Amino acid sequence: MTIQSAIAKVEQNYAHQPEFIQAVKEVASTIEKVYADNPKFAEYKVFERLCEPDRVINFRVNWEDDKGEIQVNRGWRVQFSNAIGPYKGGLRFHPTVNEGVLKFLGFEQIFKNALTGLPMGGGKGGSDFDPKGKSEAEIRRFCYAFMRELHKNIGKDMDVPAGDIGVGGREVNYMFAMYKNLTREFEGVLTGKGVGHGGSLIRTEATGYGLVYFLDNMLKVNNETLVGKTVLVSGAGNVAQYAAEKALHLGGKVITFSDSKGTLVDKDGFTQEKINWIKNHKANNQSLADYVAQFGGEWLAGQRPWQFDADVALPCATQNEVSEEDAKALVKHGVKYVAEGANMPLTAEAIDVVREHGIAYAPGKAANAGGVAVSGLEMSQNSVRRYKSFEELDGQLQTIMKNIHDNSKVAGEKYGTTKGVVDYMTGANVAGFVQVANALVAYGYL
Ligand code: NDP
Ligand code: 2IT
Repeated sequence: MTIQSAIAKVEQNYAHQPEFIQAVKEVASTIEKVYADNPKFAEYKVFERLCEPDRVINFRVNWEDDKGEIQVNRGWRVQFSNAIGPYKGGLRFHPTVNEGVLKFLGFEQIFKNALTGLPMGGGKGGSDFDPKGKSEAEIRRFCYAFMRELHKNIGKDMDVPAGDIGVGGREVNYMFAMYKNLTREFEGVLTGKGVGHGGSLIRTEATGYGLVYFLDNMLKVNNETLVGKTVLVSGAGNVAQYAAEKALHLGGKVITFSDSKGTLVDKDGFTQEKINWIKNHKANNQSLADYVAQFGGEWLAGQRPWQFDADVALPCATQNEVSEEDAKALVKHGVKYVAEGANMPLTAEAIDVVREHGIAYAPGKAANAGGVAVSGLEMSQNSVRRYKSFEELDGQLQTIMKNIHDNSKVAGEKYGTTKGVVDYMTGANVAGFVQVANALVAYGYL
């Protein structure tokens, strides 16, 4: 079975899961050479095996809203691969969640987690529950109800979920409470827990900070720094907020945030005070547009943030938020670096555009791996029941991001195709894939 025939099988069986097909093809397009160099990969059908999750658990979540009415949602956990460690990956609560979206996220997570150098397999889960417009009590009841089902299928050495879109510290705490209540075990079964009851310092900041640490390494390759560089950020959630904050710390000037309703531009740059205001405002589910009355700038309803002169773009909202046309706008506006905070924010066509135009492009599975990396550090802190300082964990995060950068660069130099610019996409795919593939060969066919 070749890589091509494995793709054909995925396309045939999962034609209704376009994001999953997109993620599979993106990885497949970069590993042909390393596959050919390692004949055992084909012999053991490694790629075909990795295209099919170990299992997909799918359940009903009943909960009661504030009016006493029963509501019904779907819940899933995709346990994709535990080749190199327990299944690990976030939970997403968003109305667009379906099995195909969670399979694309779980598939990406396998290679991302391998890149961290920590022993974690790949998984993802979530629900089509929409947290928008729900009261605190409704969110709590939903989280309890979700975990009432999910707890049967997870465990600290089996499958360790965390947050993603719509799931932050508050939701993780509610789910952990239900897990603890049902099982009587206080164990590291979820990461992103509150600090002081099992959580790790810097997990909240880790994805955004890690993204900018990765970017800093990309800049260093060209003897550059972030000082004085203009940065476009999309999203206004966890990843976007802390990416903007770290970019500011390193001397960058962030001029945009966005959300599902539009884009906020502040050409003076977002200061720490302004970022703090956004953190508080979004935590209360309020509109980004309110910023203009407070600090000035401009709110562009229904628009995306890729239309301004800048050096760096950090898409941190969701999948396929950067279209081919958006990518052309980035090229036109002088962007030289694109690093993905979100998972698969660039369409396949957008990736082609940025790579063809000599933009240094870091895929999410490398650039946003800081979040799951600190989750891995939370798991080990839970196991030994000792907690590390912010400074120590920040140092470890920086080291991990540098290692991911360097390993992706080296593999990109060996197997990549872009000319005059590091091929991080090929490098990250190859480096993550080879580790998992070697494990699968070692296991035989299980
Ligand atoms: P949050 O829920 O905190 O924030 C999501 C942000 O993205 C919000 O601003 C939201 O806008 C926007 N958004 C979500 N869906 C859409 C959509 N369909 N169209 C336009 N905007 C949208 O999530 P995170 O910040 O945690 O996650 C953002 C991205 O980063 C996701 O791709 C996630 O998978 C990825 N990621 C997250 C990690 C983590 O540790 N949290 C780790 C690695 C990757 P609005 O508020 O209007 O809904
Ligand atoms: O996409 C991701 O890497 C996450 N949402 C974080 C997963 C985790 O287990 O911390």
